[in-house]
Amino acid sequence: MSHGLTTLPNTATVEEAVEVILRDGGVIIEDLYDEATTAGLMRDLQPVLQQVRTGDDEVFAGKQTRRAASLFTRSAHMVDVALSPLYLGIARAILQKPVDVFFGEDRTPITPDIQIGMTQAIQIAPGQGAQPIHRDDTVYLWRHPSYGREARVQIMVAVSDFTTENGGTLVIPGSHLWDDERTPSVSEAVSTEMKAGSGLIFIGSTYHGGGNNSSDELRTGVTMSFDLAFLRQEENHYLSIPVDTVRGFPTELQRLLGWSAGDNFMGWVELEGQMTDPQSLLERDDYPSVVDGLPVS
Ligand SMILES: O=C(O)CCC(=O)C(=O)O
Ligand SMILES: [Fe+2]
Repeated sequence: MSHGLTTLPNTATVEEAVEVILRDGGVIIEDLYDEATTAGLMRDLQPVLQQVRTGDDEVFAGKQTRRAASLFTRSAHMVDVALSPLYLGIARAILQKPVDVFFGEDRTPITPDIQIGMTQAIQIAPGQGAQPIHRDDTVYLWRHPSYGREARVQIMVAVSDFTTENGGTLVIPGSHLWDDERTPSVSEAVSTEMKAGSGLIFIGSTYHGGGNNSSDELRTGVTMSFDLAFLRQEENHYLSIPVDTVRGFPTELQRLLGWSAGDNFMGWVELEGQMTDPQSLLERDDYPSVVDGLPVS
């Protein structure tokens, strides 16, 4: 495909953005986040990135790249990143496709939930070569063509400006439609060029990778994903986010972090013989002792 990625203004509707994503595999939304959010992310995450070691392997993690995860414990601004009406709306529109099932003779549509699969700040330093082009839905061993059934809607938020020179994410437009036999070539990729505060939103089927940083500046991005909630989370939020931190989040975010059992009963906790929605546990003063205290004999 010859064209690059389409950039839409932050006034675009969910429908307009979804149309571009389903055509190209991704879209850039200009000024998706305000200055306070990106400056806040940088302020909160830069000290963390300075402390973590660079990647252990040159192939994927990058020896000139620093990564830090568990971002909901590290920056309060992540709440705004995740609850952006446009990003969340796009993810819901693409992922939440109802399926029809039988309960007895009743045929009922069930809509799958979505959840946050992973979070990561990625800082690419000068000298880092391009990452191998890949699909992020590889974590789920998703197969292609996906017949419109996507597992993931990812965002890469530009915390610093992204340029071709500083390693702006490489994306192969149209590659979400390729089968699993076709080899991706970096020569088919285009660089994501966007100002700090803009976001690249792309689906799990789209071939992409971190770019080569030939500049003399750091490229800093924050990425996270909304994924089908019946898949295992890529990052283990239950272990990496303390329950008390989760309790302080808006209900919608608690659910998106996996503290939820949707219409297909995924993730319930037994309480007094009932399959209980875990989100309701967060509101109880006696949690977690209520779960510790389950009768065992
Ligand atoms: O840093 C980037 O631009 C992309 C990184 C990426 O795709 C990954 O680590 O899976
Ligand atoms: Fe990736």
